[in-house]
Amino acid sequence: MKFEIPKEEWLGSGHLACPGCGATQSMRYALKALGEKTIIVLPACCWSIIAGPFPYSSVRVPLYHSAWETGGATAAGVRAGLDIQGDTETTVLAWAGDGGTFDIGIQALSGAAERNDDIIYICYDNEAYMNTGIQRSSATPWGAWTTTTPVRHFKTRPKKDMMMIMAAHKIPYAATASVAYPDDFIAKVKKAKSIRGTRFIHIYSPCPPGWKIPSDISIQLARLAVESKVFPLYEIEDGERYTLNRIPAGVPIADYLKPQGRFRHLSREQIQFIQERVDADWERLLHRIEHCL
Ligand SMILES: Cc1ncc(C[n+]2csc(CCOP(=O)(O)OP(=O)(O)O)c2C)c(N)n1
Ligand code: SF4
Ligand SMILES: [Mg+2]
Repeated sequence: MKFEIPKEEWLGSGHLACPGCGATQSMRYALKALGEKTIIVLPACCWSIIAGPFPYSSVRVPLYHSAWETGGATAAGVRAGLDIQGDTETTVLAWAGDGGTFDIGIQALSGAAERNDDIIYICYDNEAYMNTGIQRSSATPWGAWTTTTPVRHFKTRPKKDMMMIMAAHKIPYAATASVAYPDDFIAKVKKAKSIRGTRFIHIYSPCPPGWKIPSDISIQLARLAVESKVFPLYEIEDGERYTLNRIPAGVPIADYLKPQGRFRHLSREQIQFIQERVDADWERLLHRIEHCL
């Protein structure tokens, strides 16, 4: 079946992102799926800059800047306000980085998810606090350089499994998506729009300056993340029904790490260690998926 990306553009060309920014392409696809009747709630992150300074805005829908830790709670409040006005058509989209989701925003998000507030929460994950100068987050993967995990003390804790945390809330819909697969990405955001309650989408979002990659390979790298099983594409419904959306080609992890300066210091043994972890995570995911068949 041929998939057509919607032609309407809700992101303007005058945004303030770096070239090759995955977060910007992600917003473009998300808004194509959601359309004009969307209100964005934006906790502090790179997108606070990308959106542009008041009175300018790079998005053609209303956008509310919130405190970094409050994405879930603010979105729930905007939803409640719309409900009082009888507006059931407008989608409330909380749009946060990995720091605003995995770390400081997790309490507000967990509260909204536990109440099953009627919001879509999208986390664009660039695996560090990029807006403030590339500090590590709990989404930063094992082995990565950041300014707070320098080469001689690179990160030695694994990335937090945010999808499992959201599944534990038994929300109606959670999914992973990637800028390298726009058809899958847009289909998932549209599906989320058709469901009521808390919907969570975790987006793999390359950041050229933070990952030390050339700006013209960010989409290629996003594809490698999926094909090497680092970032599988899947959905979880009601916290228990898993669907795998793409079978990865099984690209070696070394091919995924090599183009990224943030992993340049790793030895062959450390790369092998990462490969074993990725394989083990993949087996665990497969087990959950097979359990549902
Ligand atoms: C309570 C609080 N502490 C610190 C900050 C400064 N701050 C703004 S954005 C940000 C990092 C955001 O990281 P992330 O959510 O991953 O988004 P990214 O910048 O990577 O897009 C920080 C530390 C803040 N706004 N509020
Ligand atoms: S620092 Fe990274 S996430 Fe932020 S605007 Fe630049 S490319 Fe995008
Ligand atoms: Mg980030």
